[in-house]
Amino acid sequence: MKKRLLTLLPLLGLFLTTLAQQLAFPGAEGFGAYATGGRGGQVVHVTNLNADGAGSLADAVSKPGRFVVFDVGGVIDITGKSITIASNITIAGQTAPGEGITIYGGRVIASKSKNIIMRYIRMRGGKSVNSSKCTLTLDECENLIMDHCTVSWGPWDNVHIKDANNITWQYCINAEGIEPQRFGSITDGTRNWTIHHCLWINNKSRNPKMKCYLQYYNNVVYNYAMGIVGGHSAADNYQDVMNNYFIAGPNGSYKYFDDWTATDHLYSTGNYYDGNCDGQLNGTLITDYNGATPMKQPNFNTTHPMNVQTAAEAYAAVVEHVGASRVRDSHDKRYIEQLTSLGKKGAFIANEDDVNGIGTVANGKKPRDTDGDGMPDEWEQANGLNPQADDACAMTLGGGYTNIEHYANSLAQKIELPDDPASTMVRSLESAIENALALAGNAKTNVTLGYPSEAVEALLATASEAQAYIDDIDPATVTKEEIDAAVTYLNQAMADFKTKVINTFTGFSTDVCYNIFSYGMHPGARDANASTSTERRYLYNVKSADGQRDSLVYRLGLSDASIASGKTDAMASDAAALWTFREAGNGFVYVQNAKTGAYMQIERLLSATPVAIRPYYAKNDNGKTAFYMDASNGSDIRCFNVGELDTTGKGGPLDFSTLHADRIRLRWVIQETGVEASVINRMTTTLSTPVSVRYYNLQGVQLNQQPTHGFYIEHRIAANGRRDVRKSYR
Ligand SMILES: [Ca+2]
Ligand SMILES: [Ca+2]
Ligand SMILES: [Ca+2]
Repeated sequence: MKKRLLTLLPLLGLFLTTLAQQLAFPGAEGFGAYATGGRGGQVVHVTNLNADGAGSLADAVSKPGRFVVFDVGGVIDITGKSITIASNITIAGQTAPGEGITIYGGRVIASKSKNIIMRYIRMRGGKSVNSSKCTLTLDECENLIMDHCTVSWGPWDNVHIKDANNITWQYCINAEGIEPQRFGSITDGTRNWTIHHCLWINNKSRNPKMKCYLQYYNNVVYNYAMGIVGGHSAADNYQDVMNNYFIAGPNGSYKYFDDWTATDHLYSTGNYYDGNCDGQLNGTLITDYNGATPMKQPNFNTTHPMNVQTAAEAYAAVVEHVGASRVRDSHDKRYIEQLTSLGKKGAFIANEDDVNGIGTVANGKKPRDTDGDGMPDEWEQANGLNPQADDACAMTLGGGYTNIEHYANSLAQKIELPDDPASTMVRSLESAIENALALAGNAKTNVTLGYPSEAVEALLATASEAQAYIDDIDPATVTKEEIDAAVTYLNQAMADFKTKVINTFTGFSTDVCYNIFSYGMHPGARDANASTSTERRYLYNVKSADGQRDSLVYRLGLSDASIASGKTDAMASDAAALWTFREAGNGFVYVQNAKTGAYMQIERLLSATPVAIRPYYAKNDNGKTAFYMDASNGSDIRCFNVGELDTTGKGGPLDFSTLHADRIRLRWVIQETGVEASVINRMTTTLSTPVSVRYYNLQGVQLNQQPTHGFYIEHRIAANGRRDVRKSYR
C-alpha cells in the first residue's frame, strides 16, 4: 500500500499544480486559459484615438510587459497603418468609457508574440486593408486568450492564424469577411486551440478552416455558404467539434461541414443544424461526417477548464454575451438582430460601404483617477485601496490577481448606458459632430482627392447646426429619440458628402513638377505590398536619338525607407522623371514631360500633341494616394502596368492592362516635387529643331558646349527665325 501511495504522489503533485494555475481571468477556458498577459507590468493609459504616437493604442502595445487601460472610447482609425502587439500584454478594452474601442481601417498583428490577454476590443479591417491580408494575424502566436472581441471585414479572411499554440477564442464575433474572399478564419498547423461560445456570421466559408488540432464547442455559425471546413490536406488533422449550432440564413446552405477528407479526424457530438429559416430555433442533430474520419473519442483529453453547454443553451449564451458586449456597437447589434431572426435576416457584403461604413462609437467620461494608476477613485475607495497612491500591481485583494486586474475583471460584464442624463445622450451627437468636422477639414486639405467647395461648406453648416442644437438642449425635456434623430441626420449628411468625392487627381499646381511612381513589381506583384523597402519605379521619358519618337519607360529610384534614412533619390529630380499637369476637363489631365515637353499617353511612345489621361483613384500605397493612369472613361479601360525589369537592371518597359484589377503594379503615386515648372527647359514641341543654339553660364560667359548639369542660359534660333533665350536646367 505504501509503495502504491508513493507512486501516486508525484501524479497528485502534478494535479495540484494544475489546479493551482492562475486563470487569465475568471471565466477563462481552454488552452489559452493560463495566459498571464501584462500581469504585474506597467499600467499604460491609452489617452487618444490616434493611429500611432504618444498616447495611442499602437504605442501602448508596442513594448512587452504592459497592462493597457483606456481613458477614451471611440473609433481608432488606422487606415494605411497597422497595430503590432508585443509579448506579455493585457489589453483591457472593457476599461474604455462610452461604447468602447473599435480599431478600423488596418490590420492588428500579434505574430510570434507570446502571452497575450485581449478583451473587449473590436477589430474591423475594411476595404483599406490589402486584399490578400486579414484583419487580425496571429501567426506563430503562443498563449493567447481573446475574450469578448469582434473581428470583421477581413479581405482574405478575418483572422490568419498559422502555427500558433495554446490559443483560446471565447465569446468573440467573427463576422462579415469582405471581398475578394469573404471568409472567416484560416489556419495551418495550429495546435492546442480552443474556440468556444463564438458567433460566426455572414462569412461565406471557413468558420474556420480547421487545418489544425482544435477544440470547437458551443459556437453558433449563422448565414454561411460553407460552415466549418476540414483541413483536407495530406497531413493528419484532429478536430473535436462539440455542441455547436449551425443555422442557415438568407445566403444559407446545408453544407455545415464542408471539404473534409479522411486525414481529418472529426469527433462530432451534440451538434445541431437548423436549415428551415422559419424564425424558430428548431434544428436537428447532425449525424454525418461528410468525408472526415469519424472518431469515437475526442482527441484532446485536457485538464484546463471547460464549461460545455448544450447547443441550444450555447445559442442563448451567445445571443446574450458574445462580442464586446459590455456595450455593443451598431454593427454587433446588427449581427445579433440578424442571428435572432433565425433565417430571415443577414447578408454577405462586398465591404463596409454596404453597411453604412464604420459609423460612430461614442466616447464617454473617464471616471476620476487621482493617482493615475488606472483604477478610479470611487472603485479604490469601495475596495479599501489607496486612491492617492499607485497600487495597481499590488495584490491587496488576493485571489492571485493584481489590483488592476480585479478592477478590469469587475468591468467584464454587460452594462446599460444610463439613458436619462442628457449629457450622456449628447455624447453620441458630439462624436458625430467631431467626425463631420474632421471629414470636412480633411477634404479641404486633401489636394489629391477633392470635394466641391459647396459640399464642404454644406457639411460644415450641418455640423454647426447640430452644435447649435446641442447648445440649446434642455436637459429636463430632451429625449433619446430626439438626439438619435439628430445623429442620424448628421450621419446622413456625412454619407451624402462622401458620395461627392472627385475620384480623380485634382487640385494640382501647374507651377511645379510632379513625380509619378509605382511600388509594383512584375512579375509577382499580385502578392506584393507597397513596402517601404520597395524601390520606386518612376515614369521616365527616354528621348530618342532622332527627336521624333520619345518613349515612356520606368526607371528604378530609391525605396521610401532609403529616402527616409536621408539618402537622395537622384531619379526624383531627373528632369526626364518630372511631369507637369494641365486640366483637360472631366477629371482628365494632360501630362507633359518637363525635360522634353512630350505628352504622356497610354502607349510606349509619347505624343507631340496633348493626350487626355485620367488618374483615377485606386488605393493607398505606403500611405500615399495611388491612381490608375487610365486612357478612358470606363468603357475602354487601358492603363499602365509595370513591366519586367530589363537587363540593365535600371528599369524596364511598361505593359498595358485592360482591367482595373486590384494589382499594385497598376497603381501610381503622384507626388509633388520642389522643382518649379518654369526652370525646366520645356520645349514647346519635341519636333522643333533649332538651327543654332548657344550656351552661356548664369554670369553671361559663353560655353563651348551644353553643360551636363546645373543651370545655364540657352540662346536658340529656330528655323523660322524665331529667337528664344531661356534659363535652363539639366
Ligand atoms: Ca428554424
Ligand atoms: Ca486610482
Ligand atoms: Ca491607487
